Amino acid sequence: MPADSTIFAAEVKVEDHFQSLPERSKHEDFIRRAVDLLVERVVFGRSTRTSRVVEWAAPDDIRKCIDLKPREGPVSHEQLLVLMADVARYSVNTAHPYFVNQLFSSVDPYGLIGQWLTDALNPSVYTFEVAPVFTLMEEEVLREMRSIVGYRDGDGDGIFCPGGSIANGYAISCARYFMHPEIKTKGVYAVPKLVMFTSELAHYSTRKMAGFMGIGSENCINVKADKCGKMDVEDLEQKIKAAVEDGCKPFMVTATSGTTVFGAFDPIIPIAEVCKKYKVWLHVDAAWGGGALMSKKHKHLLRGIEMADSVTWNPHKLLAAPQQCSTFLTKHKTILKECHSSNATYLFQKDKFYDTSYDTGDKHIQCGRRADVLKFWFMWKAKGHSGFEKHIDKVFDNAKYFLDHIKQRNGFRIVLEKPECTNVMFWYVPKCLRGCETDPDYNERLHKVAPKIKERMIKEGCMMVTYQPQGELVNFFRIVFQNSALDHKDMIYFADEFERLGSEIMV
Ligand code: ABU
Repeated sequence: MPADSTIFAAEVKVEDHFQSLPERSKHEDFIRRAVDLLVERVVFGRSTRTSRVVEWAAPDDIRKCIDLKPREGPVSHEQLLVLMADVARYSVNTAHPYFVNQLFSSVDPYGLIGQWLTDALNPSVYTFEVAPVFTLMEEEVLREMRSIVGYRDGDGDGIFCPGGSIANGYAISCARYFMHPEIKTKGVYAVPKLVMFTSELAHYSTRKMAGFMGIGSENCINVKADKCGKMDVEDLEQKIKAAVEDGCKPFMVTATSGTTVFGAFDPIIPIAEVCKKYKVWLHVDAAWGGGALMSKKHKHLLRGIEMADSVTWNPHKLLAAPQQCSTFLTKHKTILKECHSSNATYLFQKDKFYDTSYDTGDKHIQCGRRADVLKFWFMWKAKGHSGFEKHIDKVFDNAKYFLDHIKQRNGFRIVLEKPECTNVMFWYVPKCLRGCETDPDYNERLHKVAPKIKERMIKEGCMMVTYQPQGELVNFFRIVFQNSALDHKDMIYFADEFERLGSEIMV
């Protein structure tokens, strides 16, 4: 029998089996109704510009509106559909064009279907026998990403991680092992006092992971950032020298391509030179800014990234893949396996009938693992590299348009004149504070404005934009663009809304 007929016969058998299940029609009816609800009410119904970004409810109100407690007995399918609708209703609509609060947003139709296909297949990517297609898909996608980073022929290794923080943790783990392989078996007791360096404006994960991994958060030394938010390379070198004089062993620098608040890109080339001089591992956290590598116009922001020993790059951020889609890439081909493998004989049997080098799960610290690659691969297939490039160029253009627009409007004060990424930072100054810039309590009063505007915007559900203080700077807004469905009219909408919500505020 030809191979095709064999496959067909097997499919018929499976189909017969399902037809005979008494539960089939009940479950099929439920799944079809649930999917209809998802498509109509969640994916499309809530993402129009006239719908709300969020239907604000306090914790007690949510508890009253949704029966959150797991119960002894089952509820009906009708009730389950009501529960689905309620969960959606009180959840933030991150697919909404006016959700510009975080470093992720929007819903990509191909990414969503890729995500649903992943969930329907329910794989765990540790061995080829359990996840054959995903194992190969990860290999291809990660190689392509390494090639875009600039590693020669895409060589090296990489993994999908549960978020950028964990990817940054993998960097610490690999860097430490690279310098002191004995760390794997003997632990921190066997090595000198290790110190690492990152910018004071870096994502908190590097410091947090230093604590988590027994290095100690105090041994993650802050390097000063300049007035544009970029790492000060002279300060880096001085701090490395001082650490050596103190008897510590510098082993790693984490530079950032796209800082969380300012979207700044650290100067990789001079940082790489310092790393080479002191023989320390260079990691680039490009979780946010990595997407710019897809654009001929914007990839210069990450110039020199190919000099890094490792890179974090999250497609769920600038490239708008669904959560979560985060990668750790390294030019060192074998380090992930050497550093993390544990060779469990019940999973990674070496005497299997196929080439067990495809059993890649032991490179990870996770065992069970979702196939986060599929949604990204599916998007890439649907759009091509050129589609991602257009997307990136559009979101950068929107950010520039918004910045130029608010520079000309009353009430907006810019925090950073020339932001590099799609983050735009500003204070909205209500009428009561205009002209009071020299008053001694001006900053104290300005600090109170953003929380008041935020409360109004959330309660109305008209948009979601985050705010924060940063060092000496009192609360300011940070709006971020990574949804290429937005256009210049939307930029004006945001500015109008700040004016409507904030101009009459009294502080
Ligand atoms: N990596 C998470 C960043 C959170 C934010 O949007 O500020």
